[in-house]
Amino acid sequence: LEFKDLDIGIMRTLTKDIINKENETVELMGWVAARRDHGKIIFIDLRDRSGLAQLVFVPSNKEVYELANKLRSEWVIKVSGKIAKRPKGMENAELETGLLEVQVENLEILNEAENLPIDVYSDGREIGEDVRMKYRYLDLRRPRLNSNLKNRAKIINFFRDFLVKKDFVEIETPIISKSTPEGARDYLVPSRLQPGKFYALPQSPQQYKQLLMVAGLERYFQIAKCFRDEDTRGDRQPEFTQLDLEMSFVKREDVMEVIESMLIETVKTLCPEKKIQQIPFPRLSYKEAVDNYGTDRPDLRKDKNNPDELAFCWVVDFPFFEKTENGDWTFTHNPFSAPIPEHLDDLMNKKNIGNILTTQYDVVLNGFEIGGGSIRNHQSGALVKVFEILGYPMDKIQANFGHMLEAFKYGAPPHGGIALGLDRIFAILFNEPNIREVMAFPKTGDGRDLMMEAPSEVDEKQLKELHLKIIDNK
Ligand code: AMO
Repeated sequence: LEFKDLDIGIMRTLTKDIINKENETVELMGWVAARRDHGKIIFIDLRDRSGLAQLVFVPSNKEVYELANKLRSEWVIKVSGKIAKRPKGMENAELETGLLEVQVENLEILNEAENLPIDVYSDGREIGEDVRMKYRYLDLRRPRLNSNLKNRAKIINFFRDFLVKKDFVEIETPIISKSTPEGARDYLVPSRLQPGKFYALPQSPQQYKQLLMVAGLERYFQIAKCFRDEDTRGDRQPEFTQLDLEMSFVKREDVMEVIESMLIETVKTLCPEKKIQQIPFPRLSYKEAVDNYGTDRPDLRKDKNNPDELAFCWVVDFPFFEKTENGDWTFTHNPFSAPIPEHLDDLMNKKNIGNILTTQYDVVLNGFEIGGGSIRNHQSGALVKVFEILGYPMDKIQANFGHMLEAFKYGAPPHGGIALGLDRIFAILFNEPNIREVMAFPKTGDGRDLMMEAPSEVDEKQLKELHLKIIDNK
């Protein structure tokens, strides 16, 4: 196989487009999806990114026919031939191109394939997940996963368009940054140039997006990768994607309105088979949710067996603080949130701490928390009070949050925002049981990438450069 001889792509037609090209001669490229031999005739289903087309090889075209005889599943080929109607009775109504076939005149084998370790045409649920993850690049050939990735991209594009039209600016924030207490455990990155110091991967862009408000951007969004060193579950991965946004000069209604209208328009436009149970989304206080449903993310679907039912709701008025096991105060959601305006005095005086409600709003879909946000404390005095209640000494507050406190001194506008957990939303919209099915390269329950074999050991030299020593504590 000589690459210099390949003349890829110049004349290429996609399989889906042959329906407009009856009697024309076209060139197609793709994979051998299936082969059937009927008497002397060889039928191949050719797969490309757009779908399938039937190729026909007849013995009279001897040289090509003999080459076709070698073809096996998943070989990569290039053919040219004439598009013709299939003979009566041979049509396939289930296929977009099912009335037509390609009478192949030339065949080139671009690459052979060994027998695949997993079936890529089944639904895939019958295959052990370890094998699927090890061969994820094959697993993703599966039509179900292939279309999950494409639909994911379509929805993300829709969100982008929607927000850009509303004057939001898409801004990337750093991935190697500073470790700060935000609720979950950080992934740490040792610094080569600053011995003994560490970056952390962001649990969310929370602080950067607030600093962008101080910078006067007013409306920010980002399709943001977030990293949290937590145990993995069906709706939780160590690395996941948020649609993150922040707005200046807003009340919580304004942020909720942007998100609610975006979600409704997305479902109506891209998932018309889905039915939103109630518009506007019902709102419950945390207390109502817990009293009536025993959870702060209630599943409000009337008919839980109907896969096309979408029951969104908002949960608001969460307690700001709760007691830990050892009796200290911790925050329930986000330390950067403001209390509801009626409770600002209590926060400033550190009174009735257990009763202070935060401006936090969570958006829930079919029993899953798909997003959350709040109006923030934009004055450093109030932010300091939160950290004091959390029991941080002043030097720790300065070391961890000094940059925020200082930034808020220079004209920080009132602001608030929200982040949606995109993987969770896609899993629900695509009727998938967990978020791994809607991510290209997810990790296993114990945080491994079985395909890349990560995490892995590193060279002694790399460790040395990073001023690290492994202490074997097995
Ligand atoms: P929060 O921590 O609530 O808020 O995260 C927002 C949303 O992200 C999703 N999510 C996850 N999805 C998959 N795997 C995970 N490990 C995971 N953790 C969270 C959830 C959740 O609702 N900075 C704030 C947002 C803000 O206040 O603006 C934040 O990150 O759907």
